[in-house]
Amino acid sequence: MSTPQFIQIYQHNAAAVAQELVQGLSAPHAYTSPKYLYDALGSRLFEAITELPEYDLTRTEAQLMHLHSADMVQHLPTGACWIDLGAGNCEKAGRLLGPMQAARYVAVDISVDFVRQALDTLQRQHPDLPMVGLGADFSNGLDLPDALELDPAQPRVLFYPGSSIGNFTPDRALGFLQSLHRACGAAIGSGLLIGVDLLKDPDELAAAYDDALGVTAAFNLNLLLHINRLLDSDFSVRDWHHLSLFNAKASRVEMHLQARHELTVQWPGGERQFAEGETIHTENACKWTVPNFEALLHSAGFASTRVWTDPAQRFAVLWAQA
Ligand code: AVI
Repeated sequence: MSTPQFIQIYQHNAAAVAQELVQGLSAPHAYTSPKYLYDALGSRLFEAITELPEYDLTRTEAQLMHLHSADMVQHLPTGACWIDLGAGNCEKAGRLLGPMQAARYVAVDISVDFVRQALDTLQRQHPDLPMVGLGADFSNGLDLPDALELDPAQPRVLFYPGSSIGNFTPDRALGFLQSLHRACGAAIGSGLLIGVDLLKDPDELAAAYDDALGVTAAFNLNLLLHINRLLDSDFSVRDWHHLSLFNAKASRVEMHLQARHELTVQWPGGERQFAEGETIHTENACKWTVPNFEALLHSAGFASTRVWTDPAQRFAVLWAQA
């Protein structure tokens, strides 16, 4: 039986994180990177979001992967190295490794600690499949380290489900997809298997990001507690309220935190005043059409695409061959 190997590349740099946060909070329209939504509690709240009746994105994607797995086997390479971006509990890729006859599995997340337990469990289900947990921050592009000792002759399947690509602006999505295209390497048959949430009725989108139970509100507000720990700031959650809106021009849902009244937030060496109603922009979730997303993949260097969607065209899974 193989045992998973673990490689931690990303090192937390407290000063750089604080500087990035201060820069965003001090901007005329304050903003923060969506990656700060995911501390331990934020990650759990996101998992709860995926079970909400209003948020069917994760369920629709899982159904598509399940329904079309036989067709996917026809299009994706067998004997490939699967590289799972943002692997977390490794469940989504775990369901595909057997049917797709993967030859190696690399689970990438910001910290190997997030994938350690999942990989140990997965290894018991696939005793002979070589597995690696890679702790890397790929939010600014994927750069696979030499330590992975990838075989240049082995095809690679980059796996990026969950429509996380929607959390990039189109410009940054293009740069990110270009880095994924480079990471596919030169072996014939390599490509990207990606899940993308599609543009749909604005009222449905608004509800998906502002659910009746208030889980998404808690997910958004929890960011303030995370920032307090990272920056030693004094945000009070009760001073803020969750706001989500559909920006039709940019084809995206935006999440903001809105000040309930005039207030000042302080951190070591600085402060920011907020007027009543002023916001911090915390996330974009871009919604694509299939033709627009295929065009983006082609601009990023991918040659051909195969698309699987549900009858109502709510979500798309695309295989983009490098
Ligand atoms: C992780 N990401 C794809 C989710 C989304 O739908 O943009 C994050 C999320 N934000 C609010 N609800 C879910």
